[in-house]
Amino acid sequence: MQRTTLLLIALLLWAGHALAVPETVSLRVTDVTPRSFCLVWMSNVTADPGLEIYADAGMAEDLTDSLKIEVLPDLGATVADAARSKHIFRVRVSGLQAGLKYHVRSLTRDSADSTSIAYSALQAVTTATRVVPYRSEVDGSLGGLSNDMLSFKVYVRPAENGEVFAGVGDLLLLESAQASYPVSAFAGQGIANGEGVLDLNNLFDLSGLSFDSLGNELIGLRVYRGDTLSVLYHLRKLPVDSGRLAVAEPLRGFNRADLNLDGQVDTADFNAFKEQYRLAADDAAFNPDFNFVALSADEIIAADVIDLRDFGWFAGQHGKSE
Ligand SMILES: [Ca+2]
Repeated sequence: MQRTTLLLIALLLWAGHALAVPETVSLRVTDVTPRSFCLVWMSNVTADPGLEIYADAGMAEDLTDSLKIEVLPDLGATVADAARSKHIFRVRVSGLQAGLKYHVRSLTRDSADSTSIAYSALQAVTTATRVVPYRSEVDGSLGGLSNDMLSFKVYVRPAENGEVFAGVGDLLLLESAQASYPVSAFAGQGIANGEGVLDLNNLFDLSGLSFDSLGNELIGLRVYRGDTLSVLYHLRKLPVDSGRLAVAEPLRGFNRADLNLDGQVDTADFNAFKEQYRLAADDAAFNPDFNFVALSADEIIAADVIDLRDFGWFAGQHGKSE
């Protein structure tokens, strides 16, 4: 190879290295209340996260220094360490005004190189209007608006079993078409490792008032898994509210093959199944919802693959309806 060619290749590699900034993956605005909200995202490197918040889309009026900014707020040391090691970030800003539009971007500073900083695109956020602590019951009386808490088990790949942070520090997002923004929670916080607890009382409806869950609303659960930068998506329904501030689990369809929870097993479900076909238990995108026929009754093992066995079971359910 010519010396100039080698030199050009060397220059190219050097430029590529010098220009590399941390990635900003799956950035979302979450946990929006009348006074605060969070930004959540993942990166590919160990980093110090932050955010900048502006009153206007032109970024002329910087509000950042006048507001309270907290990195990984409300977490025990283990969960915070786990989230950091998985490069999963949650930054909260509080001291905001209700029902007001703000503009925000995330900041990801490479811990190994403080000059390497990535900014996300600017996001517009409107804070919730008002917390509604009471609701009128069916019988006309006034009751307390206390939705249940929702617990969800995150998928731990067989290869992760035994790792110090297995099932800890993964981030859960719960979203609904009836809520303006998702709520989030870290696995292992306030509950056993491998599970996350979401507080439905922090959901606000599309008009900016507290979300009042009646049960059976369709929800999406996203699990940020760090390391692989993958996000697992689980469609579920909310259980009927117990009115006792219980910790409940989200519901699947009438039949596990009803992947989109519309009450029938049909082509739409097959199309969802197809996306997962041939994924193995340790693949980043493997979603246990699709592993209909598990090799072990107790847990998913490395040899589990979404394959012909699962398809055979699914095909047997095709055409069934609620
Ligand atoms: Ca279906």
